[in-house]
Amino acid sequence: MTQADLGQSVASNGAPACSADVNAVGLHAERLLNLYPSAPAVVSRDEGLMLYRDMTLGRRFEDKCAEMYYRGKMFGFVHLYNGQEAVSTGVIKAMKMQHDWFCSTYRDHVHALSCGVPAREVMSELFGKETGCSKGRGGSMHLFSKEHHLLGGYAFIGEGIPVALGAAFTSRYKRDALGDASSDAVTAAFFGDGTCNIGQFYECLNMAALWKLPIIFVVENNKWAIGMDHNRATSDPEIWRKAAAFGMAGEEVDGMDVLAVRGAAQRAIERARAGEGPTLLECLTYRFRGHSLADPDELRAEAEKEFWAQRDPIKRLAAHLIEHNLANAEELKGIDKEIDAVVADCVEFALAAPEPKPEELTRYIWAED
Ligand SMILES: Cc1ncc(C[n+]2csc(CCOP(=O)(O)OP(=O)(O)O)c2C)c(N)n1
Ligand SMILES: [Mg+2]
Repeated sequence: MTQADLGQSVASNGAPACSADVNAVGLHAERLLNLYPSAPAVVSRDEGLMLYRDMTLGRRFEDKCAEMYYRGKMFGFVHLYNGQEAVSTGVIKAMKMQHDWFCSTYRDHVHALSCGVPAREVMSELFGKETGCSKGRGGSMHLFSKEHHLLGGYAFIGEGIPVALGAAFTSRYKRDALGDASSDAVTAAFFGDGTCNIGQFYECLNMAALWKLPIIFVVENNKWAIGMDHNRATSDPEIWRKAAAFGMAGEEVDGMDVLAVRGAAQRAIERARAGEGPTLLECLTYRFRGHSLADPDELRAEAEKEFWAQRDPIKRLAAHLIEHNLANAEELKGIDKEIDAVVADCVEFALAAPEPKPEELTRYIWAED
């Protein structure tokens, strides 16, 4: 498999070139093309394959979700993450599993998988089964796992940011006030561009900077908030610049390049663990599907979709691994096959799993001993 096979050519900065007219695809695309990685991405074979595996799991799991949704196996709104995988994988896989903390939104399936929540538990939750990570009571928008330090998916936008802030405060409080020197956990809060226009975002940035909390505010700027173009909705479309108003570190990164995201995340994690406080990390990305599976996605221009499709983060990593002789096409196909087996297994498991018992409908509203 070569880059040509992958439908990509390469620009002078190593990023895939694009045949689409940038004027036709707008500012969001233009910002991405003007971005240069601050340091060349270096990845080992093992790390590269681990990242490839995680992104592939996210993509294929969600393709299966779409199929299951249209076959009537899921209820309510289901928001897919196709196209944004480099953000979840790039940030979460740079963090310490079952030590650091993660907080998501309603677009949460792939974050949960990257955190290590088993595919069986995620698919079961989407089917409303007792074996789901939220015992079937949450569904698509409310994935939660204490074991994997996933603090939840949240249907209200911005709702998770203060929760993440609380986790970051806990980490700092344990170390500074309770004298636990081992308490150096960092929290990653994921949310979208549209969410950066609401109050909780600003209040939390203020507190995080004031108390130098170990938190990374990860903005997944996919240009759209349902049908609202980011550039029409915010005073300064460059969200990362808002960090300066709070005296905190801010960085923008190509959110279609998992290695660039990983590098930026590593810098932010290092600052946070060293007690230097929060980072506002803006990842320029794009969702390949509609806002939710109920959205026919008729609003966005074809040229825009085409521009971003050419920057598919999974194909891009595959091309990088092959080009640097870290893997060959056969190996990557082998991983794809393994992932397909995991996805098939989780569907089978979830279909056969029991529903919650009607008499236990209100169970888990309150904590149990
Ligand atoms: C408090 C609140 N207001 C409004 C909504 C309705 N709503 C659902 S998704 C959404 C857009 C969010 O866009 P963005 O933050 O960019 O996230 P994306 O869907 O692009 O991942 C809005 C306004 C909501 N869920 N919560
Ligand atoms: Mg958005």
